[in-house]
Amino acid sequence: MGYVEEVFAKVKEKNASEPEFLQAVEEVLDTIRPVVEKNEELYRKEALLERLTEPERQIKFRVPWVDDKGQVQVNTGYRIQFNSAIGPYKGGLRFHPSVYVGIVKFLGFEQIFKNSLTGLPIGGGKGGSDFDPKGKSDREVMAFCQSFMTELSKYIGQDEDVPAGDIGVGGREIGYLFGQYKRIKTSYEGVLTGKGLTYGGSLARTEATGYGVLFLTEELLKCNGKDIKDKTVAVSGSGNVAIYAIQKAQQLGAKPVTCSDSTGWIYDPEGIDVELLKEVKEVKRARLTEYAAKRSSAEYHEGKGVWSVKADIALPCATQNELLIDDAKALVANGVIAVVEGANMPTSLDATKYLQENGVLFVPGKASNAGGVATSALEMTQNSERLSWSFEEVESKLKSIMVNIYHNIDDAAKRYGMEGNYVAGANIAGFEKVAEAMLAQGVC
Ligand code: NDP
Ligand code: 2IT
Repeated sequence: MGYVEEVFAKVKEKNASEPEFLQAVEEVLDTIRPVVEKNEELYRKEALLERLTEPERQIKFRVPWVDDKGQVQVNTGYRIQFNSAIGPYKGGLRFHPSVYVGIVKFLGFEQIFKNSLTGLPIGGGKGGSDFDPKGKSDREVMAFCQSFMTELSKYIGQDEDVPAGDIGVGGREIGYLFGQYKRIKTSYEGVLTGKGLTYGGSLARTEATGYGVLFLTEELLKCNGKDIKDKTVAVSGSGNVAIYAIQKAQQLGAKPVTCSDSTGWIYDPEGIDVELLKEVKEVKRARLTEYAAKRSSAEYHEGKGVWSVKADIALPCATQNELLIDDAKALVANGVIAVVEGANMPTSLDATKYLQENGVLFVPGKASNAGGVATSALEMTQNSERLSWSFEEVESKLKSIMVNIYHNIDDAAKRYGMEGNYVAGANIAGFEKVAEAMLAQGVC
């Protein structure tokens, strides 16, 4: 048995009840095989892949809080500090009822390679809770965040581990978390990113993930002899990533016609009205039915369905495993040119393979959604400098980072004879830097 197979068999046995983590590991190990085979003896002796797939530290804690009726509620909190070879742990916090250790581990594992691809000095980590912010009052969200941070504050710091947002964690939650950290530690430091602009946040961090997806998509199409202008775009999700992906797509002359949330989806052939979408989702925190009620060109449908719409470009920006094999078939049948992931692991392994085999340009989230964490690292730099940069400066750095990521993953795929396989390119380019740093630092 080859070293890759040997390690994957062990990882499967050890993490049998964590399918999302196994999916993420399988995709990475499978595609870095040519690099591993070139260095098999050394990597095996150093147990490099065993170390790479075992988090440095996993923290799980109780989060008790009091709801508006005076009832005590109890949630579970997690922080997984996966790999610090190239920098302090960095990665978001997800608040969603589906969160359990397997979700946090898959996200933390992906984050190692994503953060490496940004070219900035950040290691991989992720955290969150099974807390559901939906329908909670601001006071309940604050009570939860304060309790969550009371425990988490023991394990994080600006040079140690720097969390940020993810699903269910936006500006409001980061504010409450930051306030509680400061209170407990008596330290005003850049311990979280995605902060508000009045207390150390970076301009363009809110927009960064979605904008980054589009900067990469623009370069991808350009380098494949195509133009983003006038392309029809199908987007899923209607949160932070989806909203700013839609906005930048419009700025680049494309036409996004869909968005979705966990209950339904919108088809708006005139193009999504991004200001209305922001009002419904960011301000009112309401359902997409409110968008449809205010926009005569929009159709609202219950359930899932954005991938059934005819589009040139598909941007899955909601959650993991939301684009499955039948969706991939529908997209190909409708002539899709490119699928670029805004979410983390939204496309299943078989759907990815189908898209690649049918000539669709496919870019995995760890490359295409890296603009969010990259801009978080720029926020860390600004906090260390005690300075803040203009929107234009941050956006222009973000654009260069995304263009570089595209060329790095494209080159890595070419170096190993897999031109156009951006999944392999992203995993290889991300892995090479982390592997070298781990080997240089000895057994740790
Ligand atoms: P938000 O919470 O802002 O938005 C999430 C969106 O996805 C909402 O529209 C939500 O609908 C929908 N959604 C979430 N879970 C499900 C589900 N199980 N089924 C159907 N729809 C769902 O999160 P973000 O936009 O920040 O994150 C979206 C994706 O992007 C995630 O995969 C995240 O990991 C990834 N990502 C985020 C980055 C960031 O900077 N924020 C950076 C890189 C990646 P509803 O409101 O109804 O739940
Ligand atoms: O998945 C991700 O990259 C994020 N949720 C952003 C992490 C960060 O630290 O900005």
